[in-house]
Amino acid sequence: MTHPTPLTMGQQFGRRSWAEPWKIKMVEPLRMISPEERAGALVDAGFNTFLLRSDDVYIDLLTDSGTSAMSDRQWAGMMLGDEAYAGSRNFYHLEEAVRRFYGFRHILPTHQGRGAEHLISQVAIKAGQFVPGNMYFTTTRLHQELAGGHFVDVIIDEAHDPEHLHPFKGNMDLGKLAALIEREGAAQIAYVSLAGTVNMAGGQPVSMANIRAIRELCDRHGIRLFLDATRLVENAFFIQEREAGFAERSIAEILLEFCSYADGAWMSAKKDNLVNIGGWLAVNEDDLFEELRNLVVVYEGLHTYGGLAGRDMEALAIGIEESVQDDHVRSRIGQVRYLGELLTDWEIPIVQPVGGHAIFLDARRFYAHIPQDEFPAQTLAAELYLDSGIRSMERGIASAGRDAKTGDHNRPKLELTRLTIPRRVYTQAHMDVVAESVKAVHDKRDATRGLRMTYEPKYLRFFQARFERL
Ligand code: P71
Repeated sequence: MTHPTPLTMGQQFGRRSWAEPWKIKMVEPLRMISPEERAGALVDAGFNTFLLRSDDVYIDLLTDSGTSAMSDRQWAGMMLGDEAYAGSRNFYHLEEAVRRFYGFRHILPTHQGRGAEHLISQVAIKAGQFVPGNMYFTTTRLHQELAGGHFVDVIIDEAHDPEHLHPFKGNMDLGKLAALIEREGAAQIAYVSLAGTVNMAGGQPVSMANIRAIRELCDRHGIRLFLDATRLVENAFFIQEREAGFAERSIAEILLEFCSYADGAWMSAKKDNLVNIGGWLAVNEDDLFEELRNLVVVYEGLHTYGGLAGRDMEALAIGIEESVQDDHVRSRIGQVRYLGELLTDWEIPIVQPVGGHAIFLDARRFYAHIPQDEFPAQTLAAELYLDSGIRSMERGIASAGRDAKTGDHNRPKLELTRLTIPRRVYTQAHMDVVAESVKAVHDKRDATRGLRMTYEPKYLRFFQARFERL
């Protein structure tokens, strides 16, 4: 049987090539500032990479969110914006694209992912209910808690071990989920919240077998299953690569089957879907949709634009179709792996296996001498910036916030610094620069000291917290 989409030239001959299925038509200059200027900029930013000006950043690996390059087709689509307040033509294109590639019946646009998380949490969670999920995500959990829910992590234990080579480290532990349902009763479970390629675990996938089993368990208890579809296309790639029976099926087919087991999904379209802004919420049930469609006008906008311009919705509709092409996903994840292989060869501690959207440096092992309360992952992000102007993101104790009851820090097992690769933006040479900088910072790790937090905001503290060197 032939492969669903043509392989790259290198792959046709059994070589290791993941070359991009596009060439570059427009470029944006990068800016480089001196080491002294970087040192000043870092102090001004309180050692928090979120507070740097992007003009002071050389290679920006803060996030893959909204940072992708759009295609010529998407830019052409931007010129076809129908900026009507109601019933924009572009909304119907978006609706059609989500239905075709994700398979859900009812679609609402939102300004971005957290807009959709807010709506679904407010409508589907009753105060005091539990929301089991495969590892927390910052905004997802916050919206669940603001709606009165209690998030419960039911991901498999292997996900918390950065060295474990489980092929589907994003899987839910059915035993943990069943035990929660048993203990609290099905009526106390708002819904099951399942994310594709789990961000905080290192971009780790969920298997098709796992979602099928979760669906069965939910059916037995009459519980809804909703997906965080943010990086579900990348999840489909891993199923194609690793799960028996899927090697000959296209990413689009796998995506559609995966979604068929869910009752709905929320989406930050700024990732997989290749746009700079946008999100959507999709559900199958009519009654639920009616409530959501009513609430969207309060917080986002009319249900045919939900906070987006017509042109944004057109770019998104086109981006959805481009995002599920096998050659695109293969080269996107190929680039992430290229960086991962360089770092692995140089014995830099990273989360294994390498996930879909980023390399996660294991700051706990990187800075074994810095205690977690002195923010090793935040320290590593600061050191990388000082070395070469590369911007990364802390995903450790600062991101995890505080326990709502005790007020103490949440202390996650994973203390990571994320090098997140935007889609279709940087080249292999940029990846080499990044790898060399990580190595330079690693070489002088023993002389590096940790940080103290000097300002702590109440919500999602990592965004605006400030630090100083100990
Ligand atoms: C990422 C982001 C953006 C972000 C969000 C919070 C802190 C730092 C950076 C956003 C996600 C996501 C998942 C799995 C929902 C959202 C929210 N990720 N689910 O990784 O990864 O979407 O940003 O469009 O509101 O840098 P939104």
